[in-house]
Amino acid sequence: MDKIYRIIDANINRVSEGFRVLEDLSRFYYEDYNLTEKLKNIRHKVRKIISNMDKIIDYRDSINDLGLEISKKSDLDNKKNLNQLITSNFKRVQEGLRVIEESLKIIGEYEISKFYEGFRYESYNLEKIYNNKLKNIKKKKLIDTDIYCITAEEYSNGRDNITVVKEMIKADIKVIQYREKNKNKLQKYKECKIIRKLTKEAGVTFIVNDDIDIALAVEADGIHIGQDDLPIEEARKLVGEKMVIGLSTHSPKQARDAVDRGADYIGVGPIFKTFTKKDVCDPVGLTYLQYAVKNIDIPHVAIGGIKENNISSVVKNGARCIALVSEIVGACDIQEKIKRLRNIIKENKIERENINA
Ligand code: TZP
Ligand code: MG
Repeated sequence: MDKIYRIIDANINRVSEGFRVLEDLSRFYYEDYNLTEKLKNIRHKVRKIISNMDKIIDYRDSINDLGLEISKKSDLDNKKNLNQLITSNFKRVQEGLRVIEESLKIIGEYEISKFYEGFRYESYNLEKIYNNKLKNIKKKKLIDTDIYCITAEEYSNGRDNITVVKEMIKADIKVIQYREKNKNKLQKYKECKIIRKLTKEAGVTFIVNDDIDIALAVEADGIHIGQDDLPIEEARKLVGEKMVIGLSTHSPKQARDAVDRGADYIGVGPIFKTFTKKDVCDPVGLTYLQYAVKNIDIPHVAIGGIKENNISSVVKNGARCIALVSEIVGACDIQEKIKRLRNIIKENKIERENINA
């Protein structure tokens, strides 16, 4: 029976070390206060509950542990990325907790074993929280860009959407939204299918406006919906956690609501008067943009009436990502237009950062 104590000792160490790896990644890499606190608490509890069973350490014999020799010969523990590192440490923790739980039962410590069963369940939940965090980081990266492009064939100077998208990709645009109000479902689906292929090959994020079914059918990266579309919660049920959901907002209240209900980013606008969107509300101006920049924790995309001649004010007021529809799709030379817009954004970002420094 004494050797059971050796098993418990080894697994307390295994579990605490696993939690420590997860905790330090959360603390120093992801800088997540809540998650770090939760991991720290459980790590302490795992050690503390057993600490009055002082017999345990007497049975430690690491030098003669045959596991060390087996581990030296194997590269199963070689983790190639953070995802693998996190998954394997959760597995290590869960397996270790199960071993402790079963071992405690064998030596007649049934009540204490129940605590370890509880920790194991807690760790399943923490793994889910951690995974959601990783998914959110991935999703944030998908829309982390300077110019967000949107299609609109009727303003595209006689070009079709596919031609325009190709130009956008050549200009090194990283996010493209398909928005088309004058075509039927089948026409839109066919165009989205082609655009999905083009964007995938180019590593460009592809978002579909309005049509969740088309987004799912072509495996887009995200959908963009408005205030009068399906509620976010329902849209989320349809598209799952992996897909980005963007929501158009026009006021601070709508922005806060979007965050609470799980939007991944918000459209902020219309900043200026626009004729591109038919059922649009009055311009919200730069004040709402300033509010969103300061108070909203998810990415924003400034939109509405933004042109080469007013984009500098949008950047100066804090916009990180800017959507221009007619100004880009209607340009004679789309690539040149994007180049000029990028230069203005860059210059004004530098100015903004100098002022804020
Ligand atoms: N949502 C708010 S304003 C707008 C949309 C889709 C249209 C913006 O188009 P433009 O041509 O950049 O003013
Ligand atoms: Mg809509």
